Amino acid sequence: MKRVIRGFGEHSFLYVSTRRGYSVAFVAGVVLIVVGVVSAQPAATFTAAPTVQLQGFVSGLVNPLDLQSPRDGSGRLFVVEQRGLIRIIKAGKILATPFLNLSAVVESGGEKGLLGLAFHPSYKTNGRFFVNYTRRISGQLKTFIVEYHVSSTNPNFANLSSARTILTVNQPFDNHNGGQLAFGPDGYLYIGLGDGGSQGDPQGNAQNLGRLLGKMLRIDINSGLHYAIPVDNPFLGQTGKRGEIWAYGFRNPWRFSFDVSTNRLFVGDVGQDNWEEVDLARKGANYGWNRMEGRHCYPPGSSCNASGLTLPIHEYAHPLGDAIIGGYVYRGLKIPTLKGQYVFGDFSGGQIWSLQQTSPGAWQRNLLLSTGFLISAFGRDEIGELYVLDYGTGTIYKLV
Ligand SMILES: [Ca+2]
Repeated sequence: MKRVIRGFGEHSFLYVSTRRGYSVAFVAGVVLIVVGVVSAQPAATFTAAPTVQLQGFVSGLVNPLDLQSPRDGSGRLFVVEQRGLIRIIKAGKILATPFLNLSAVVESGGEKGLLGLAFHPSYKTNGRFFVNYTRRISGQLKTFIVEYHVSSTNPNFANLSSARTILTVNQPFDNHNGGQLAFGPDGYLYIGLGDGGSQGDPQGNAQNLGRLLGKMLRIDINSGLHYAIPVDNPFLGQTGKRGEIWAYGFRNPWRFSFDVSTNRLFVGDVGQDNWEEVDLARKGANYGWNRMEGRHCYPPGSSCNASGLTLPIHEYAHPLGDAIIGGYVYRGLKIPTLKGQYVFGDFSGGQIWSLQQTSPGAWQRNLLLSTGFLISAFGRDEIGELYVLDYGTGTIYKLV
């Protein structure tokens, strides 16, 4: 009955005991510990790679999957735990009581669980935030996008009864659920949905504009009963096509982010058996799955028509890694040589790389660190410094 299905977490979130063993001497309570220090790897004849180190930030989390800043000036960071909790990190410590506990409604395990968190751009004044989780109702697994508000009396607690369901999407299989949601510079909420799962996209969801699976959605959560569709969405009003779709042809866009400087949308789309890719997602564009995996026809060895498809800006082959973890363009202050480069990693490979645009259309990949972590996500704080989440040990490190 157990099928071999590839995707983020194929090794599944459960394989933590098999993680390669970098022994990381993290001492709880001591904030400044430099670990896993690996010098930059010279990148052939290209520009030298930035030198990056990791600094222990917090430990003691359970399967962390997302790290977000409310950008409210409080200096707090919020961590999503797969089992359904959002926890607050304040002054280097995890607060004992969760900000929000959805463990009673979330179905967790494998690629399921509480998967993403996004604060409203005006969170500081309106207290609104949004979560993405999987839940099973009457036997049907569904993705839920739900809004909550912070408590009116305590900024470290969410108001559980404020829940407002924005959107639900049926998930035909347990894997490839996407998980990220993020506000764009346009104020709209972007939601990444995987192809629905199994392997090879058997339902053809990613290329079907009548379905939300395998897409990047863009919705307006400030209007409508649940949401409204922005009038400039590419397929709005077209027969048989869903207006919510912003871009399509994704397999499992687990993590994506906007560069705060250029507004470009970087997507790490997890591959099937051979290729992991980074896409720059643009309005109405088709990123190929399941006609192509990366820059290659799918299934392997087949021929395909690539006309009309937008190819990735970068790809790498298995077994260098096997599940890309999208990150962020670095716009912080601590690592000047990394500025403007897109930092990303691989779940099971444990590498942290950067993509550097050397000329229009040309991208150089730099190896920053080989960590041995099970990297589930990157995070960005209010001033733009980056963090990496080790799913296996429940530890978060800061890039310095
Ligand atoms: Ca693609």
